Amino acid sequence: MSRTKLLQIGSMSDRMRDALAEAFEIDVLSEQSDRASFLAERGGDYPAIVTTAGLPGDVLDAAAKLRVVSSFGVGYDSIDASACAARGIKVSHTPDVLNDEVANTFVMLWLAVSRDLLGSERHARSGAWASEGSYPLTRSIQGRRVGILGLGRIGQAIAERCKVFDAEIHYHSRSRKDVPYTYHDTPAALAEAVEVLVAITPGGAETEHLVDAEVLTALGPDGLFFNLARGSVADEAALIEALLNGRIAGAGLDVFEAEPKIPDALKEMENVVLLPHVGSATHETRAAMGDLVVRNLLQWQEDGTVVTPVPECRDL
Ligand code: 8YV
Repeated sequence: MSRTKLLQIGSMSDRMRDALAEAFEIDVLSEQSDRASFLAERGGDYPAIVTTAGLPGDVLDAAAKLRVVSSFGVGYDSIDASACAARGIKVSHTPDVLNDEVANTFVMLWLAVSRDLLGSERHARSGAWASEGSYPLTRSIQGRRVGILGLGRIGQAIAERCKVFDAEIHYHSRSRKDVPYTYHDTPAALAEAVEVLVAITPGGAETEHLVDAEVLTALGPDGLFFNLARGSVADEAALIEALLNGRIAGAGLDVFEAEPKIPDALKEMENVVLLPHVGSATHETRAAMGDLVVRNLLQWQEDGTVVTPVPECRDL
């Protein structure tokens, strides 16, 4: 069988590359010395794209023969899935396989912020324990009111974990779900009702700045905010302002508006724990995500369908 031409955008693990090499002839976009001429001359040759870094507009514009885009990650806000669907291009992503990992990352951040993991670790390591005495008391995560903004697959996995800590669970989502948690009509009403607010919505225009100054003020001076969704979901300037002025107590952030840049103001704060977008970043989960990217492409090659299409492409 002749191999299908596949254009790779972003980086790919050896495991993914090895699994695709038999069925696909892979060219890597970032290895082309002149991107514009490459796309003009050869961009139209590829029926398939594999991407760990979205689908740039210039690639889509040049991709006359494109039929399938297999994307690494559950979020696909850097792909114009509606434009792809309109052209009959199937887009797949990697839902479910990362739910547990991202939910675990939330627990890690919540404990780190509430129990001041980094400050107390420094206290132990620096010798301050011996010279200055015990570390100040911190706040328990037990029995809190937790608000989940976006009760999708990962949001539900977060809720399951919160139960272990006897949390009272509240949520806001595009639609009310059949779950034993308290629904609120707006993000501000949710924030008002809870002590811990977690953003875990999809990214993109619909959720841009869902967490704004009003929501943060409603969360209140004892409130903690966590973002494991996309940087765009929170108004970062409003978040910095709320943290600086004590309108919320602290935050745990895995995502930022201009990744990989993090505002200096956040880096200087003691009541904030920052992560470099590592919600799903374990060997095990990234391997499972990669395997699903591969399965989508192999199945497409076999019968023209993909295993996990994004919602916009489910009817193609
Ligand atoms: C990855 C993510 O960091 O799945 C997502 O949407 O944000 C993360 O799991 C990202 O996909 C890396 O490309």
